[in-house]
Amino acid sequence: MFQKGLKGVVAVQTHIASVDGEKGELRYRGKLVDEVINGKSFEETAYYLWHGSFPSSAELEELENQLIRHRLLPPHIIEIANLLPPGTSIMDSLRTLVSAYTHHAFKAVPPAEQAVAFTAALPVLTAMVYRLQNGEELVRPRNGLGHTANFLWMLKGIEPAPAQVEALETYLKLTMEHGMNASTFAARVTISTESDLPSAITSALGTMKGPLHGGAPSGVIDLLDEIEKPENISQVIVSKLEKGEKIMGFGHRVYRTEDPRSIILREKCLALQGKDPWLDLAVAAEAEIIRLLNTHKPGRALYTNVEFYAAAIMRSIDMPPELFTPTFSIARIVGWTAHALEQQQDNVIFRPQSEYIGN
Ligand code: COZ
Repeated sequence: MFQKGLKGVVAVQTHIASVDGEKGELRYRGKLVDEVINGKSFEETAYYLWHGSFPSSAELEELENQLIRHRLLPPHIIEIANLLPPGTSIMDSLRTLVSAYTHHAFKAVPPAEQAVAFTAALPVLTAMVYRLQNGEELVRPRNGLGHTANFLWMLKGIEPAPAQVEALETYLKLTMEHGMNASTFAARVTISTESDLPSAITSALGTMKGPLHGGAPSGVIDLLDEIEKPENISQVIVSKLEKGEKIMGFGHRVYRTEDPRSIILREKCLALQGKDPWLDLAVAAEAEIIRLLNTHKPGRALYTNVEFYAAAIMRSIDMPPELFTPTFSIARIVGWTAHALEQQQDNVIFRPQSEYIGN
């Protein structure tokens, strides 16, 4: 029977993660997300999602060697990047460049290593496109830096402060995987036709670009910039709600209580309180927005989602808004590829029905 947006429909059975919207719980491979990521690196968390257990030291070393190998981009990819017209959005550039990873170049790479390869390449592609668009020299990855630190190094050309790496890495680990969100679903549908990983990631990137999915942090920045001061919160929010606009950073298709990821990110931001007026505004605005949403949209169970404090973290590490969705993609590519590999292992092509309701 018809469910608009497949709301509430179980389209996939998976071993990778579970999202309990009522309890507000996210579990990676059965374990609560904060238990998984605490004290673990991006690399260890990614391995855990791909394989269901943490790597031994030898497995971690092999993973790190694969990441290093695949940070070296194929020459034709760099040539295409240089041909992209100025002003091309970074998400458009990533979608274009990933689709140029012609499958024949990857045929020799086993599927599990292809997942690592794209996870390695996406930060390099993002930094390359960003610096090309800004007329800056490209910065090569450094083998001594971890995955998250390397991304900041390649973006800015300066070694990032440990606090910045830690804040960003927490966000990346929290947003690696989230069940059957639109971009992950797009990746699984693409793989289900026995297409290939470059195509599945291209589908996912195109889906992630949408403001209702990956674009929210930029929307949160615009919202808080529009609010500007705590005394403006109510007037700005009520005016949007009365125009039927959605408040970016709030609401979630699954969570009917607080998003566990925003709880963890809020704690990070609270630790920085008083150090950044913008963060202070975000904390003040959140409480008032929740109150106004409950008043104007009673019963919709609208709470802060991960993107609200993600925007605050990005802003606190001087990440420009055009890099928010690409950075989200640098995390979620782990989930996309984990689900693509799982789909390949027990595949049935997705082919739902449609109901003709007259022209
Ligand atoms: N602000 C204001 N109203 C919202 C809202 C928001 N962020 N999210 C949902 N609503 C309202 C809708 O207007 C709708 O109200 P009516 O019943 O009066 O029509 C109701 O809640 C249900 O809306 P919808 O079916 O869209 O809810 P759903 O749970 O499917 O929406 C998403 C989930 C995330 C798309 C949410 O609506 C949204 O757009 N949030 C803003 C974008 C964002 O932060 N995305 C990142 C998600 S991690």
